[in-house]
This record gives sequence, C-alpha cells and structure tokens, in this order.
Amino acid sequence: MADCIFCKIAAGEIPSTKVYEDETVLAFKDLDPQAPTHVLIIPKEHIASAADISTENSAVVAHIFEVAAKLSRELELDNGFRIVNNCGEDGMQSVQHLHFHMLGGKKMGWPPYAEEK
Ligand code: DGP
Repeated sequence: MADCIFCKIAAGEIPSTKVYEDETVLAFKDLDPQAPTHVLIIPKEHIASAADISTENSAVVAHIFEVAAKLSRELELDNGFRIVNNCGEDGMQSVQHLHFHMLGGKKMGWPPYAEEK
C-alpha cells in the first residue's frame, strides 16, 4: 500500500531498528516504547487489521507467533511477555497495517483498559 507507514518500513524506505526479518515477517522496536522491551511484529504483506485475517492470509499470523516465541528467547523475556493487537477505532489501532505489540521486561498491569466498561 503506497501510503502505509509499515509497508514503507517493511520495504526499507523508512528506517527502523530491526530485531528480526525473514521473507514474510518483520519485527522492529516501537517508536514509543511502553515497556523495557517493546517490539512490533508485522506481516510484510499489507493486511489492514485483525478484522481482515482470512483463510487465505492467516498462515502469516501463525508464523508471527512462532517468531514471537523465538524472540522471547533472544530478547531474554524468560519471565514472560504480553502480545497485544489493537483492532479498529474502539481497539485504538493507530496504524492501519496488522501488527502485534510484544511487550516485556516488567510486570504488566491487568486489566489493560483504562476506561469504565
Ligand atoms: P497501534 O496503536 O496498535 O496502532 O500501535 C502503533 C504503534 O506503532 C505505536 O506504538 C507507535 C508505533 N509506530 C508508529 N509509527 C512508527 C514508526 O514510524 N516507527 C516505529 N518504529 N514505530 C512506529
């Protein structure tokens, strides 16, 4: 997608601090980290959000979780981590290219939402 910032990062047109890359997936450090370790894992293919995952494109999502498990060892998140996907307006998704936040290095709060139900 021509005007998608994460497509541009995947294509190397916008710089990022990469922590993992293969043919279908890229992981890089979040610009605005919310934990000592905060990595974004994205498919290189443009998928707008979790609401657009289908039988045709879901294999990359399984691969993203394999990559997350590998990264958890490399990034020494032995005590655990959290994977977050924000989807759509109510989910507070700000970049319209599917991405999974991988957060670790501290004890997380729960529940994750700040507003009243
Ligand atoms: P979300 O709210 O779930 O759509 O999260 C988008 C995340 O993307 C947010 O934590 C900040 C991060 N981000 C936005 N633009 C850039 C960028 O150009 N580079 C990097 N590394 N991260 C970005």
